[in-house]
Amino acid sequence: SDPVRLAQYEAPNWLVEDVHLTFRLHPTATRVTSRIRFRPNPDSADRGFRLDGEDLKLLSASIDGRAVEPRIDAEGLSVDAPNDAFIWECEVEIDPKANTRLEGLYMSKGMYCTQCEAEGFRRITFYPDRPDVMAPFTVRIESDQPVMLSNGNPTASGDGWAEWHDPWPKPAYLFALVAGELRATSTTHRTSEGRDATLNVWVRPGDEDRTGYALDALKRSMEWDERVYGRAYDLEVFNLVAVDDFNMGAMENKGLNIFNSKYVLASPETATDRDYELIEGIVAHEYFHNWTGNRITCRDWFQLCLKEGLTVFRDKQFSGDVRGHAVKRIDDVLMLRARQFREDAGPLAHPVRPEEYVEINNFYTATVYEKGAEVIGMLRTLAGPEAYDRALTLYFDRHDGDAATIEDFFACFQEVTGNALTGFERWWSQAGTPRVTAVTHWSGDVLTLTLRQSTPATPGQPQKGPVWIPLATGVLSPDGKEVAPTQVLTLKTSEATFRLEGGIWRPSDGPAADPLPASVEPAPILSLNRGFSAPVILDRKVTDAERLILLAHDTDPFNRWEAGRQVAKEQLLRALDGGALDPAWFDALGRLVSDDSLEPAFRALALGLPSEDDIAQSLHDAGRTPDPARIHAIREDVLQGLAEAQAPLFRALVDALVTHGPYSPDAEAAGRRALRLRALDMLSRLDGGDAAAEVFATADNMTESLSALAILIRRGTGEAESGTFFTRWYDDPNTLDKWFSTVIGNAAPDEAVAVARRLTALPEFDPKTPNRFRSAVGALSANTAAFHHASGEGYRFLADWLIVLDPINPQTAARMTTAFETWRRYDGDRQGMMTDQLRRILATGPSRDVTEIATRLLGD
Ligand code: B3K
Ligand code: ZN
Repeated sequence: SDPVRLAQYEAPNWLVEDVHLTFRLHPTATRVTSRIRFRPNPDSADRGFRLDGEDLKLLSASIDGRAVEPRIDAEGLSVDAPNDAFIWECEVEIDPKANTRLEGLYMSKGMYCTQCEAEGFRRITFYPDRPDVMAPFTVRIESDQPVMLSNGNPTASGDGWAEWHDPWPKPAYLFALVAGELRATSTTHRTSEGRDATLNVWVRPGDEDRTGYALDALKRSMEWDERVYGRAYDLEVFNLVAVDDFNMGAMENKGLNIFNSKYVLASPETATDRDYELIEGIVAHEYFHNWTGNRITCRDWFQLCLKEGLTVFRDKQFSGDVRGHAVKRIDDVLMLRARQFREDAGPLAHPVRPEEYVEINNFYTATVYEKGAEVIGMLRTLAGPEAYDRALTLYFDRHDGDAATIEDFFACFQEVTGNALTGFERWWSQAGTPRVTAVTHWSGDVLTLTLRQSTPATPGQPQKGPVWIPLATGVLSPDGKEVAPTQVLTLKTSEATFRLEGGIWRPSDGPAADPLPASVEPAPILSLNRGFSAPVILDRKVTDAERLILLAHDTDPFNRWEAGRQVAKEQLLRALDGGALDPAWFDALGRLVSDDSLEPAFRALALGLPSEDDIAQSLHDAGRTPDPARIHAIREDVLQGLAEAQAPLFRALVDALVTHGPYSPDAEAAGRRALRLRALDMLSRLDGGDAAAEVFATADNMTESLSALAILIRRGTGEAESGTFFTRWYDDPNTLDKWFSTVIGNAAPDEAVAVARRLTALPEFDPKTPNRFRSAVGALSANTAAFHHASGEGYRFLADWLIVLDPINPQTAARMTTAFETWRRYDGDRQGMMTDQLRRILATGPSRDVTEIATRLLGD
C-alpha cells in the first residue's frame, strides 16, 4: 500500500453535525443503522463525498430520504452528494464473533465490546473515520444483554434497549459500546466545578472483589487533574470496563474507558506490586486523556504524540507525586533506554512526529509515547514550571473542542515565553538519540565544560542538525560535597563551552583558556544530566573513582543511581574481556544497599545490573559484536561474585525486610518487598534456592510468590513450584498468564525454546487472546540469550507463531515482529538467521501491518 504522508494533509470536504446510531446486537449478524447529518466544510472547496468502511455488508443507503446506490470498494464507498447540507442514512451488517482482529465491534468471552482507535470505527459503519471530523453521538443499543453502555450520559432505557447521548463532539476513534453480563463497583466524585459524577468499574461476575484499587486510582486521578492542571470531569457518569481480549493496555473512549482486564483487576493474591503500579498509572493515563486527547484531539494521526506524549508526561507526574519522583524517574529511564533508545538505534527509528506511515497502528511506539513525553518534560524544564502551567492553560482555553497540531501546542509555549523557544521544534521531527560528549578542563580555579552533540543517521534521515539539550548540572568537590547546585546548561548548537565561576555557570565564548599548571586541588566532579533532564547518551571519560564518589555522595538521586549503573556496566564489559572485577565496586554497592537512610525501592534499583540486551547494545555502540551466550554467562558470574562478596548483607536483608501484617500495595511496602526479593535472588545463588522455596511456600501475596518462582526457575529447581502455581491458578486467566511468562522468560538459554514449544502446545495456550500470546511467545523473545540462541531456534519459534497469529490478529503480530529490530547488532550467522525468518514471514503474504514492519526491519 502507498504510505500516507503528513505533507499531504487536506481538510475534510464534509463535516458532521451529529450522529445517531442504532445497534441491534447479534453475535454473528449485528445490524447497525446510522443517521448522519453532513454539512460542507467551509475550509474545503471539494464537494466529493467518500466514507471509510471495511468488511461491512451494506444493506441500504439513502441521502435525504432517497435511496442511493454507492460505489463500494475495499476501503469504503463514494456517492454523488448534494451541494449543501444533507442527511446520510444507511444500514450495515457486521459479524462481531468472527472479528479476531479485535478492532471495531468484537466479542470477548460472550461480551460485546469495541476498539476504534486508530481506524476501527470504519469496521462498524461507513463514516469519515478521521480525527478532525468531530460530532456529538446519540446511540441506541438493542440486545438481550443485561448491561448496555456507550459514550456520554445514559438518557433512557427499557427492557432490551438503552440509549446514550454524548454531548461532547468527538472523532469516531473515541466511540465505544459494551454489552454483556457485567457488575459494577461504584463511587461518586464531586468535581471542583461542583458537578457530581458516578464512577463505575464494570467487570464480569466473580471479579467484583478485584476492582477497588482501580476505582480508587480513578478517583485520585480526577482529584489530581483538578488540582494540578485545573481540569475537571465533564459528564454525569464515568464508566470503565475490563475485558480479557484486548490488543493493548486500555482505551480512553469518551466517558467509557475500556481496559485490558490485566490493568484493572487486582487483589493481593493475584496482582504483583508492579501490577498495582501499572493499574494506577494506566487508569490515570486514560483518565487524563479526557482533556489531552478527547476535549482536544489530534488533527491527523501524525499528531499522535500531541495526545500521547503529553498524556504520558502527565501520568508520570501523577505517579511521581504518588510514589516518589526519584524512584519513578529511574524506572522510567530504565524503560526509555530499554525500549525507546533501542528503537531509535535500529531500523524502525522514526521521529516523535512521523512523516509517513503505511499502517498507523504500527506507530503507537516507544518513540511517540516515551520520547514524546521526554520532549514535553524538556519543554517544562526550559520554560520553567510557571510558564509551563500558563502555556497549558492557554492551550486548553484556546483549543478546547479542536483537532489540533503540534504547531498549535508549541505556539502556546512561544506565546507565554516571548518566542524564547525557537529552535526547540527539531525534537519532533528528527529521529535518533543524540550523543553528547563532555570534556572538562580544570585550571585550578576555573572549571570549563565543552559539550558537543551529534545524532547518528537513521532511516530516511542521513543528515542531522543540533537539538536543544537541557542538561541539569551540579558540581561536587573531590571529597563529595556539593559546591555548585543544580543549574540547567542548554546546549543549542553542535558545540558550546561553559565556565564555572563563583559557583555559577556561564556560556564562555571562544575556546577554553590554555591549560594552566594543575593546581594542588584535584578537579571537582561533575554531575551531568541530573534527573535525566535530556534523553541523550552521554559520552564522557569518568574514572571509576569519580563514579564511586558520585554513587556515594551525589545529591541528585537519579545520578547517584546512574553512577552505580555506569560502574556496573564497565565492570561487566571488563569481565567480558576477561578482566577482574574491582572489589571497591562490591564494597560501594554493599554500603549503598545497606544504607538504611535510603529508601528500600532506591536500594533495590541500585542493586539491578544492566540487562543482557543493554550490554549487547553497549558493545555494538563500541563497534563490537555482542555474543548473547557469553553475555548471559558472564553476567551470571558477576552476580555470583556479588552474592558471594556480600552474602551476610543479602541474608540480613531477606530476614529484616519481611513484611508483617496484611499486604498493602503502597510504594513504601512495595519498595521493601523489591529490595528483599533482589536480596533473595542473590541468596539463591548461595543456598541453591532454599530460601526462595520457603518464600514461595509461605507467601500470602503474588509479588513474593511470583518472584520466588522466577528465582527457582532461574536456579533450575522450580519444577514442583511451577506445578503448584499452575494448578492453583489454572482458572484465572491473568494469573495463568504470569505462569506462562515466568516459566518461559526465566528458562535457561539452552532449554527455553523447548520449554516455550511445550507450553504453547498446551490446550491453555490460545493465540486468539493477545495477553496469552504475549505472555508465552513474547516471554521467549524477551529472554535475550534464549531468543538469540546460536541454533536459531528462538528466531524460528517466534516466526512460526507470528505466521499463525497474523491472519488472526495483524496488529498484535506486527507489534511482536519488532523483536527482530536488533538484528544488525549481531554476527553474520545470527543476522542471516534473523533476516531469513523475516523473509519467510514476508513470503506468506502477511497483513499490511506485518508487511510494513518486516520490510522496514530488513531495510530493503
Ligand atoms: N490511545 C490508546 C492506544 C490505541 C492504540 C491503537 N492501536 C491507549 C492510550 O494510549 O491511552
Ligand atoms: Zn494514551
